[in-house]
Amino acid sequence: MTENTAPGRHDVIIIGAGAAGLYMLHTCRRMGLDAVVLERGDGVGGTWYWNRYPGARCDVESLDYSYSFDEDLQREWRWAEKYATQPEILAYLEHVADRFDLRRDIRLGADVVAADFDEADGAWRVRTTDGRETTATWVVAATGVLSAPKRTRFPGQDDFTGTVLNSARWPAGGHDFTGKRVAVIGTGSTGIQITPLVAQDAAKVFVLQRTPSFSVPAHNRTLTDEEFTAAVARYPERRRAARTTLLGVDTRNPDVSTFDVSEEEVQAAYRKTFDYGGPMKLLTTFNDPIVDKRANDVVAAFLADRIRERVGDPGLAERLIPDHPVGARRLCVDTDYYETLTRDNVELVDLRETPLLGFTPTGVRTSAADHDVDVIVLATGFDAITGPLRGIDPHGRGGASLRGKWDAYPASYLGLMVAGFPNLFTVTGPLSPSVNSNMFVAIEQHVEFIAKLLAHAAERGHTVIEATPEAEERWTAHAAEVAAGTVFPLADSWYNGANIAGKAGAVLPYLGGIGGYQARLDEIAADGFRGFETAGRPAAAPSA
Ligand code: NA7
Repeated sequence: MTENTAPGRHDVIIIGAGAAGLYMLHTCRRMGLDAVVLERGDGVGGTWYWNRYPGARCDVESLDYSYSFDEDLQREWRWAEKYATQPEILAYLEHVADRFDLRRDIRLGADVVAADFDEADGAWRVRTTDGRETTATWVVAATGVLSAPKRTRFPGQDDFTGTVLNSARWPAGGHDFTGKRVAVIGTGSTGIQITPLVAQDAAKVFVLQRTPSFSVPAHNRTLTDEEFTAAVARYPERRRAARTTLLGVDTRNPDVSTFDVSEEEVQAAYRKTFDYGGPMKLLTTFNDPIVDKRANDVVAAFLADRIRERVGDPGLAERLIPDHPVGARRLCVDTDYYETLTRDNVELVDLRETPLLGFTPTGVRTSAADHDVDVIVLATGFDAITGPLRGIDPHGRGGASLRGKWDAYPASYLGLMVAGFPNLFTVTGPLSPSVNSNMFVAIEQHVEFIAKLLAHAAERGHTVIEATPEAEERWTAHAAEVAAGTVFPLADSWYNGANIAGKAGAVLPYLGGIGGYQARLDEIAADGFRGFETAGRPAAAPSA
């Protein structure tokens, strides 16, 4: 407890012990704040704790997908491969928890179910499933962006006598697929990662595809000592550069249009970034596919040809080629996905041709056939970005519900605060770069900005911070305007809430890029944290 804090009350409650929560806790400690982390899992790691399915890997290179805040940490953690596996990322986050002695302020198994702002007291009361109430002046929702699995119930699901596995709630001990018949539902990033691994052991795999994804090969490989040493030597430079780029990784910001060079040069440039592997370089080969549909058609055609090449069978290839713009749905990264679909024990079931009707006691039923299986894998996605907080449904001023507000529209100021919800910060909340960037950079940006904002209030002896409605409105309109100038609205996706029935349609990540967003944060901070109001206790409504 610090000197401004009443007895029995923390300065800060952090919800979630994933990458964001761990860094927030460390930052609070450095500021002398008394913080407690409430984590529903039985271990730290957040997204990387839960998503233990076979093949789970990050699609951002390991040398970028890590914290930059501690020079020794980044020098000592030796990433094994170009793309880190889930166990390696989890081990890294566990190492961070130990190295900075974070665990003593983390309550595991503490599943937050409610959070209410007490206006008279200027404090949040947060309840967990065990009935405990925890109080703090500030709440930081470090609840993740892909942590609320979509609640999918298929007709007949309860009658299925086999095993149903959800990718986001995978059993800690894994699952042995040897000799089993398996149906994988979902062909987003998760299904594309799971299928090749399951197909190696299973007797038969049915891949149930409703919407095909674009996917590029990872070309994953071991990181050599030489590469690692060279990368570590220039880590500070690499990290600085990442904060100025679109996607928060050390790639250059593209300045050439698809239409500035010859068709041969376009193909050669795409071939080069495709052969390098992964999405980041490919998406920044030219500066226009995300903002110009004609330029997007060029990269879409390029990737369609790669699918044809990889699959061989023209009929199968056509069913795998998406008809949405590249990047408007997540561009996936795979290791042998298309090749796996050509195996004798794998069968693509196109649900657009033969819709999925439900489960039977022994498998899945489409309009054309029953497929008997032992295991059904649900890789059906998430209520992304706003889902985790919609689940908790914090109540702010006047008892207003955040879920109610976001059901109308996911408004936010900078993805950091929501007007009417004082002292509640959202790390990588809606309308911030979040999933459209390297999440570690997005997280560090937010945690560091929140820390500055808390220090700014403390300097004034203030204990209430709130985004003004005007600032929120302007930012929300700006984010929508940026999104409207891109191809993102041209496809239904979890980016724009279309995968969840009844969710407000809005492009949830801010598409102005990490660099542009950082410049905004710096400018707003320099301008006295414009758009944020601070006040003393008891909380006064912002004058806005
Ligand atoms: P995604 O990308 O949302 O993919 C979910 C997949 O599941 C997608 O192919 C969906 O098809 C399919 N799905 C969802 N519900 C159904 C039903 N009811 N019937 C048939 N198919 C269904 O989630 P992921 O977990 O793969 O990836 C999320 C992010 O995590 C990823 O982008 C990375 O950033 C990490 P649909 O598209 O709805 O037709």
